[in-house]
Formats: sequence, C-alpha cells, structure tokens
Amino acid sequence: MAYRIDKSLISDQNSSLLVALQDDYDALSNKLARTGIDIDVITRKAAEFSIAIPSWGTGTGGTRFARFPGEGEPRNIFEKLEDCAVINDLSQCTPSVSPHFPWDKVDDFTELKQRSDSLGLVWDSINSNTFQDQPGQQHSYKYGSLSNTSEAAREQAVAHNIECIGWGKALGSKTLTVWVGDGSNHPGQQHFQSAFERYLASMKKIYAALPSDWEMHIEHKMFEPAFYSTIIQDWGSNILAAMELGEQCKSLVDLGHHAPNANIEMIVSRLIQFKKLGGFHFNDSKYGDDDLDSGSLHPYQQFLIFNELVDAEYRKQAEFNPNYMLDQSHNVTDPIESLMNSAASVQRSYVSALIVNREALGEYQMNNDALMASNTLKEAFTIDVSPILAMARHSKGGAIDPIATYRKSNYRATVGAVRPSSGGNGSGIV
Ligand SMILES: [Mn+2]
Repeated sequence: MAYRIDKSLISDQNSSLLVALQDDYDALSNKLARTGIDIDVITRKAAEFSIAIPSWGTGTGGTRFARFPGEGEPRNIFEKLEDCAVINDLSQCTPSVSPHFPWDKVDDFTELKQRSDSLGLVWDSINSNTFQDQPGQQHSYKYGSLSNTSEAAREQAVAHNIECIGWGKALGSKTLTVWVGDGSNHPGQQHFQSAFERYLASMKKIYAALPSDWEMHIEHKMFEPAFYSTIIQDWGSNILAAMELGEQCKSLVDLGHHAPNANIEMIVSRLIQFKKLGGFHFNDSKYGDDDLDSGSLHPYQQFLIFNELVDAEYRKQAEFNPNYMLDQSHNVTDPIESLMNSAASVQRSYVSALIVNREALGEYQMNNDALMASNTLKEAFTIDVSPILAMARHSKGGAIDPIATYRKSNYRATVGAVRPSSGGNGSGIV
C-alpha cells in the first residue's frame, strides 16, 4: 500500500496561507487588469499546464566519480511511482511519468498499469536504452548501437526499441524517445557519413514499427559519452534525421545538450516552424550537460523558450503539441523537493510568457524598436507570478507551499524506514 500525503495535512497547511495568498492574488489581479489581462484566465491555463517526471529522477543522482545515495530512495518502478504520486499530489502539474527501459522493466505490465491508474498517474514518453550493455547481452554497444559497424549489434538495438514500443502500448504511452550515445573518441575513428547512414537505416526499421498514433522523438546531445564526434550531436543532425524518417518523427530539445551560450529559443522557433518540435527535457547547466534543476541558473533563458512556445500556442501553429518533461540529476537535494521546485519553475516560465503583451511586442518588432521590444519581454519576466502558480495548485487540491507541506509530512523518513539504502559506490550516471 502506497504511502500518500494526507489530504487533511494539505488543507491544514493551505488554510494558514490562504488569506495572504488571496491578498497577493488580488493585488496581482489589479496590476494585470491595467493591461487588459484577466488573471483568472491565466490561472486556468496554469492549472492545465503539465510536465512529466522522469522515473530515474526520483533516485539520487551522481557523477562518474561517485554517487551519495539519499534516504529512502525508490528501489523499483513501483516505488518510483509512489514518489511521483507525492510530487503530483502537492504540485498538481506532474500527472505523468516517463519510464526508462530496461531500468523500469517489469514482468507484468498489466500490474504496472493498474498501479499507475490507482495513483492517478499516466505514462509519458518511453525511453529506450542502448547506451550501456545489460547483463547477458549478446552484442556490446561499446562501439555504438544503432550505428554500430556490426549488423548484429544494430539489429539488437533495433529490436530493443521495438520491444520498448510494445511495453509502451501496454502502459498507454504514445511516444518513443530515442537517444543514443553513438559517436567516436578519435579523429578518423569513424566514417561520419557511413555511420549516419547506418543510424538512419536502423531508425527506419524502428519507425516502421511505430503505431500510427505514436510519435518518435530524437534527442540530440553535443558530446558525452563520445568526446570527439556524436552521431546526433546537434539540432541540425536531429532535424535532418527527423525529416528523413517522416511525419511521426520529431526532434526533442534537452536544454543541457547544446554548446554553452547557444540560442536555444531560436532553435525552438525553427523546430516549431518546420513542425518538428516533439518535446523537451528541461534542466539547467553552467558548464555542459550538468542536469541542474530547471531554472536554477538561467530562468530568463527558460522564459525566452516559453515565449516562443506561447507564441506558437496563440498562433495555433499546426502540429504543435510538444511533450514537456524534466530531465535532471539531483545529487545533493531530496529528488522529490527538486522535482517539485523544478516543475513549478517551468510552469512559472509558461505563465510569465502568457502575460507578455504580444500586440505591443509585435508592433515594436515591426518598427525595429529593439529597446522597447526587449523591455516588453523583461516586464513580463519580472512580474512575480507566484500567486497564480499557488492559486492554480490550490484550485486543484494541491499545496500552496509544496516544499513546506512535504517537509511537514515527514514522507522521506517514513519511506526511509521501509526502503533500505541501495548502497553508495555505484556509478551515478542517471
Ligand atoms: Mn535528456
């Protein structure tokens, strides 16, 4: 039986915060009304916003040097689901979970589906894994998977992805996300074109097995684990592959998978324009693929990305329905707290983008008024939309202050008593 946060605890905590929240909400309502914005419309949109939790994010992360496990880490997908239910109960914007196979593989997918149903959770994109060898695996991925020079290794990787689609069907998912670590470490090690051709030929076999109502998302990553070249290293290779494969294949943008200072919001705009934006993995970074908490370093960049997304939403851009997901490594925080904080941070960027005065922005752009165009974005970004986020959560039975309520619940210590430590020496790559 899953341990859940007591609803009465949430309402008790909320009742002590509601008067102040209503004051702040009314003040913000008046402020927004002066520019013709109805706060309740924005709050309803905020309440409809959702972002998926990666199953692997519920465990403590680490680096290639070490991992320092936290208390009461989930030991399997069922316990990961319990943690995801807590996150959603308090945040009310994370109703879906993205699994990773074979990490989350079970014998009985019907049982897993029943469990997620009972916790009020649904399944987001399925992630395949051909970037590491599994025990007993016949062909190694040391020299790549879908682009391996060995046909047998490529076929094994294709078969795994097709198997993932089958498990996804059992769970009610509609998306397969493919990220491969294929690449090279030495100049000359790999023939670039031949490797990309092998990758595309393998991906075509997976695409052919895709149900007609599914999408396949390709995730690019600049470097790591390969440090000289990577098969899908940037959005250029990504969109080329997606265009080659067909309409059901789109590109996925992980914020940490670009060169430092890359203009990610412009990449997002390009993908939207050519109907190839499949989804996001949100996180933040300072040096590389740091997988830090979303919005912890570059909240303005996150806002600028949502400025493009909201623009597409308002324009009713064709084939625009991206999946939102967090993809972070929580090395020194309680993953549940980081995931709640990060989901709210992404939701905040969405809400801030909703209150941009788009009519004024459009006029400033047409008149080449760079300063006022920039100020229009900054104005929306600097308005504190916290009362909207809190009211959206409260309206759905969530916590006005998710972190405080979570700490008050004593959930971590409670599950810590029934989930023994998984040990601290393993690799921390998640
Ligand atoms: Mn990712």
